[in-house]
Amino acid sequence: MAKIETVLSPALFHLYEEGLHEKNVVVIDILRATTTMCVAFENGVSEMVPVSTPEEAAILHTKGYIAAAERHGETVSGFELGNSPQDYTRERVGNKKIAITTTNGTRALVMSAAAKRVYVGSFIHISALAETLLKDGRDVLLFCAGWKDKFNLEDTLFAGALAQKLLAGMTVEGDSTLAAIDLYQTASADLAGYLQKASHVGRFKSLHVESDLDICLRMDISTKIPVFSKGVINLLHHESAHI
Ligand code: 3SL
Repeated sequence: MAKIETVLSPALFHLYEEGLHEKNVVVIDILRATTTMCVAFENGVSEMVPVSTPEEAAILHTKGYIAAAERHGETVSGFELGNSPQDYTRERVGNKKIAITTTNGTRALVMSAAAKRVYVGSFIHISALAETLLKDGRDVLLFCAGWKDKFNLEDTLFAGALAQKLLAGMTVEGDSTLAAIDLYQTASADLAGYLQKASHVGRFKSLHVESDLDICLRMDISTKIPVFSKGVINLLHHESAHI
């Protein structure tokens, strides 16, 4: 039976790298990078390129990409888009290509590149994602992007929610997944209420972007599955119909 493991912070990622090329990785940055990417694909973006620095995004801008850059929760000055899912509307991103850099999420994607397949995780497509991973049947690594190498609640909650669904056909390997499931079960009746104590929700409050929280916690409003492969995020059926 395939196994589910959970990396609670990028600082721990090296402990899980053995056999990575045979595993599926789900990169999780619920607030907000991976949710925003899923919203962008739901709204018709044609491709997204996650890059490490604003400078790289700016270079891709000269090649026809919309450049998006976030640091410390704020849009980097001079960039057309930041990292709020509310900005990735069909009008702004439909049929466009976007180069994006964020504090933690794009870094975790780039770190995962050696995996068999890298999925972009979010509550907005959690059931479709779980179904795809179960059908694929390979071991899964749930990779929480955290905040600057530190643990965070929201990514761990999502790892627990997804792991709980994957238990339909997989087994848990390691205590981090068990802890994530327990956390999700504690919080599931009121995720937004539970997350009021999360450090990143505190940052949202000081940046006046609290309304992003509800969007990032919406469940199953999309069935589109973005995957990161060869430097580009695309929808799964674009990359390969074979899983
Ligand atoms: O860390 C990241 O990649 C971002 O998602 C952080 S923020 O939500 O844009 O502040």
